[in-house]
Amino acid sequence: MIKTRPLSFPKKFHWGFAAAAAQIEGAAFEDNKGPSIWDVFPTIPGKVHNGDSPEVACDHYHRYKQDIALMAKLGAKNYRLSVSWPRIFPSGRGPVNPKGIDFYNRLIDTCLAKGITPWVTMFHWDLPQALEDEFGGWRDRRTVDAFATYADTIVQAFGDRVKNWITLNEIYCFIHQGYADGTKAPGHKLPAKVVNQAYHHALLAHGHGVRAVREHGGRGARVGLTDNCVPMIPVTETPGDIAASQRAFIERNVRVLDPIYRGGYTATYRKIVGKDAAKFQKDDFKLISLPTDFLGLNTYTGEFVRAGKGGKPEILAKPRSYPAADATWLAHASQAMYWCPRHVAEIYGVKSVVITENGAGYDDVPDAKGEIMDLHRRDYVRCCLRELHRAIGDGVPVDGYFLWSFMDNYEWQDGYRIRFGVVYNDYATQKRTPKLSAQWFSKVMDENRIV
Ligand code: PNW
Repeated sequence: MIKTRPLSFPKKFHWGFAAAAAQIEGAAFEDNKGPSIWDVFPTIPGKVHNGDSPEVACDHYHRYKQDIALMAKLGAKNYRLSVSWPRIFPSGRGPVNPKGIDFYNRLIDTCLAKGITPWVTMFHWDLPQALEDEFGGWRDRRTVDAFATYADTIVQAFGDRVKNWITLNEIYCFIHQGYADGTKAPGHKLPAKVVNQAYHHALLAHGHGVRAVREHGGRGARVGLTDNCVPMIPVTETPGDIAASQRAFIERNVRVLDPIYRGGYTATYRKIVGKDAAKFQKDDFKLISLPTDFLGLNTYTGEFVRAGKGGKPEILAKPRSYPAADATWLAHASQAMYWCPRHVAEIYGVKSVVITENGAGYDDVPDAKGEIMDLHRRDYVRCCLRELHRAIGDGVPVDGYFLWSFMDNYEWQDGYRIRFGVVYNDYATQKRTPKLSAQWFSKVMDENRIV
């Protein structure tokens, strides 16, 4: 007899959706919110597709009640949201904006009333423009001081109800792409030494986020970083290629994971970064390497590695027709979802991994009946979940999965062209329509298994 074995997840597995303030809220200049670097970046010609700005986005600032209601209807028990720093401190520091605090109080209370646990990211890229203007943003240590105050403020304000905190979202993206290749705000192309110093400041901010939660988070508060370390997938699952993939993983992600999990700039860091290494002060690594409760991974794609001469890792180029999403960086390498959690557990001893983002971006178009048959997104996410299930089965400690994203939103330099939502957003009317993938994912969450 042929029988389907259920691909079930552990009992207390956390399923949910993820989003970020600047990508959905809109109301960019309302209720005293200060401008963020992402309000300014689209005004620089050629930086953002179509010059799209996050000024209105999904107008979630005004529609949060219906959005959270829809999220609850789809069965989500967890929601990863972010707080907009310039809504709380319009100039990055100085006086607090009470209207900003009010908004997140309303949002958090709405989530809780609907049985949804909020997971709050302190910083998801929307740096107050004032800090860029005054200090040069993350290039300057004074931005770290401002972040420390901001972190203290929001943990004190929301910590009675928020028990799951994420310090920063993807240091690589907002530092490397913001200051080295210039593809994201603030859009600079600076020398490696400056960039590595900016990395160091981001690491310090992470440390302050952890410290703030420990000092003010109250009982049961948990905190972690969300990283998008580059997953390294062994071409064959044999000891040689696996070892090569581990080595490649350490080397590629050395700027973030070594200081946090190995307590300093290791020999590997110094070898790779060389004379451009960041300057640090005596106690910096005490803060940076404070123990955390979980590591958030944003896993979308990965690199394939094989062992070359003497076991040396060789990262393989992907052929032109390797399958990918419309977001062209997103090659469909679902095995990343097995290997990335496994590598961080095996290499750095991470005891709890939470997938804080996974998904795929396409240019969805409603059909004649108004339905959105996003079989491509559903299939890719399903493949990723199978790999995650396999990882858990092999003993990798994975405790949650957040789908990026709840609804279509402002996709940074790709503007509104690329859609990552499982709920379609018609930007002209702000009408939300669940896609096929939303209905499917709703069942996954409900049955706690891959359906
Ligand atoms: C993440 N990569 O960014 C961000 O956290 C989200 O805000 C964003 O909307 C989402 O993924 C989709 O892009 C990434 O090149 C950007 O590997 C680029 C990469 C990974 C994540």
